[in-house]
Amino acid sequence: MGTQNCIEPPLQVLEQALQAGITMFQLREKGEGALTGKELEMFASECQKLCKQYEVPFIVNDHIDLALKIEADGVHIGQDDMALEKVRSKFKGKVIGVSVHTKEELVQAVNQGANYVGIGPIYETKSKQDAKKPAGVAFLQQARMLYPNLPIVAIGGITVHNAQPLKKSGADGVAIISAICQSEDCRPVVKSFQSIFEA
Ligand code: 3NM
Repeated sequence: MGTQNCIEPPLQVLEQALQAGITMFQLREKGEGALTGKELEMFASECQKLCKQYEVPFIVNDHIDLALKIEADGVHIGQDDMALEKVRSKFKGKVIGVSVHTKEELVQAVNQGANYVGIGPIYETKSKQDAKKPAGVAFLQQARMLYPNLPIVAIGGITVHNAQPLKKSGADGVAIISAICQSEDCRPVVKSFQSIFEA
């Protein structure tokens, strides 16, 4: 999430999500009204502090220099960002996640040592301005068949009502913005996702 996604105070949302049991947090500060510069760094540090308290990895989307500066646990990059090999040279031993949308992108990410891949958008999403067309579960299933042990996270328009098929299709987990950030109290939402994936 980013501050721009939240209807409640962002640090409150993050803390409640951590209390409820999220297993990873990715700071994705993007789009209209997004924090920048010193403000972003201060917010990132607050998020990082909370994640440390709950022993949950703290990942930064896109802002590679910021991730390096505050010693985040890793970064998440898209296809238009810095090449994975170059990012790896800066983040040895840390988590690098990559968004992939095609088999070619997937194979390349794996060959270059991505620690996990994000596959989406599975469903229609309002949270990403340049999102591709919803892809459903077909590519997710294909990715799982190709790489039985690769950590795969499904993303895009996922709610507690449509997450079940994703587990069946091979996702290890789900990456969520709206369903968590647009709820008044995200704790029951996080718990519901958890019960789907732990079942
Ligand atoms: N990446 P929500 S879809 C950040 O397809 C992001 O790579 C996507 O937000 C991709 O849970 C997406 O509100 C938005 O749909 C996810």
